[in-house]
Amino acid sequence: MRLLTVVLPTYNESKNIPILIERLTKVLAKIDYEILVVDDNSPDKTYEVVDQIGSKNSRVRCIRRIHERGLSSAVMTGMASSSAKFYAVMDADLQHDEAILPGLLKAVNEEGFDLAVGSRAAEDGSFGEFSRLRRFISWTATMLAKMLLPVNVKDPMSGYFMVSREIFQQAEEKINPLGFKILLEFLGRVPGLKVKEVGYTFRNRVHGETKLSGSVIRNYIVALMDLRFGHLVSPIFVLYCLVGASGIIVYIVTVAIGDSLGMPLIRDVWPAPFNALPSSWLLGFGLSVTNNYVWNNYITFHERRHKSLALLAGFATFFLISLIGLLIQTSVSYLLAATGLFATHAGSGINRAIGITVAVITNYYLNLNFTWRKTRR
Ligand SMILES: Nc1nc2c(ncn2[C@@H]2O[C@H](COP(=O)(O)OP(=O)(O)O)[C@@H](O)[C@H]2O)c(=O)[nH]1
Ligand SMILES: [Mg+2]
Repeated sequence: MRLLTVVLPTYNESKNIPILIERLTKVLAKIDYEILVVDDNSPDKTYEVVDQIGSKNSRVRCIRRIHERGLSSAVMTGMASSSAKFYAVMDADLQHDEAILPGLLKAVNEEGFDLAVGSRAAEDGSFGEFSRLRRFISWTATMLAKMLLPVNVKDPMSGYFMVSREIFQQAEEKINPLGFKILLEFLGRVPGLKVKEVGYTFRNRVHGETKLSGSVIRNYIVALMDLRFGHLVSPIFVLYCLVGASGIIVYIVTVAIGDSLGMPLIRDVWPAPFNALPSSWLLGFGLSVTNNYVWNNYITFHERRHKSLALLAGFATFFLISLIGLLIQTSVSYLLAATGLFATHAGSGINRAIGITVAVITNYYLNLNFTWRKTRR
């Protein structure tokens, strides 16, 4: 059985990968290793560069994935297709210092640790010339991870680590492959891991560019919520509720401003009994629905978001469903009031709260199945 497989996920790293393979060849010279690149069909044809090297060097192998995309799932694919005793995971962009690989191996192979992390925050480690913004994002993400998960690791956001095949097999079925931070998945899903951190200095990227983006941050938060609360409630539903709460604030503020400006009732325009409604309510409803649509489209249902013209059709559906929700909410509150179960007034706190809860849940499923219906790609 081979001792070590170095899994290198790549997306547009054609310039970096030959340099990294050369460096790894030097550092690992005394070890029985294999280099396994998992490339997601990079437009810059990273896979061709690797195949070229592999044709002369039997330690180098490439998996080219056509129908899948994503960092964590690429790492899982790499691990699953090798039967080495240990797996190393590192970025292919030369930001991770290969010099500590023997130290990581020693930790899991000789010192009895389950997992070894290349750490920027441990002794001898440093974030190098991380920009202020990246430092802030990384700091926030680390704080969130520490708050939500029982991890006692100084650099849980690291993408550089080594783990045994045994631990991988324990984690394999539990891991959410949609995330960007695969180390967190290991730390969060396998309880009681013995972890060692080995410091290194993070280097700047020279070739290619980072894939960190708004959607990566969104996916990170979803993955973290899934790790912590996934067994109780879907993170997507939580985001949906948070967006709904922001809509309530938009509504309240709009109505307050509208009323203070003396916006009139909608007399003459609408038939009774609606003509007694203040027009600020209507404006508040419209703005809060718009607010909710935009946030839900870009954050909650990010993977299924509408673009360009489809945005309008999506909005129309969402608006209609919001009206249905309003109807459900008021009907439930009135029905409850009629039964007199909790209170005899529809506007009382408890009747209202139940009405809202029922409407939120039915609307969530309606939106999931209509506004943001899963389409085949
Ligand atoms: N296979 C695969 N690799 C990816 C994907 N996204 C990023 N990578 C690789 O993962 C590593 C880390 O990505 P990078 O963009 O440098 O993230 P950063 O270090 O946080 O800026 C690099 O080797 C990337 O080429 C992906 O969707 N699929
Ligand atoms: Mg990088």
